[in-house]
Amino acid sequence: MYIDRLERYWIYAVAGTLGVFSAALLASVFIFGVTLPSPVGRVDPMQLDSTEFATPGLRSMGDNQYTLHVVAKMWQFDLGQAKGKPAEIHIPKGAEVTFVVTSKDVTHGFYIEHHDMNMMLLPGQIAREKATFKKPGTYHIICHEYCGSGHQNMIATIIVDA
Ligand SMILES: [Cu+2]
Repeated sequence: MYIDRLERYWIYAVAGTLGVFSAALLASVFIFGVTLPSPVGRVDPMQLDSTEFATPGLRSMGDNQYTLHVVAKMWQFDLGQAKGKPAEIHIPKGAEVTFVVTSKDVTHGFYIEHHDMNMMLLPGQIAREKATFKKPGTYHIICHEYCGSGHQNMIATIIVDA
């Protein structure tokens, strides 16, 4: 079979590119351990009252370590705040917070300003991630997955005290 010289070069170039990409993919999985995020647990979104999400809020877990359970629902984050009060928590400077979050209804987002925190919240799945707040200030938790007509108001606040 005759293959033109230029065409042959292109075949080599494409095969070489695929080879490099495949090697990078295999190296990232088997050498660097990169995996897709997976849910850390499952929960029935209709039965949250009988789970660890029955009483959302901040719990002290020891030396400046906290767990914050959050339930996302149209269109607010429930951090355990009293009815009619803003979704807001105070933590001391340097606090390490483990966020344990789920959604009660539709897909929501969980993004924290100025932090490496970006989770997708799917009803029925638990998302868990840690963040340390070294600088005092106000940090917003923002829903960045469009979730309906009140989406733009879906925001909560973490205040790191000095
Ligand atoms: Cu939302």
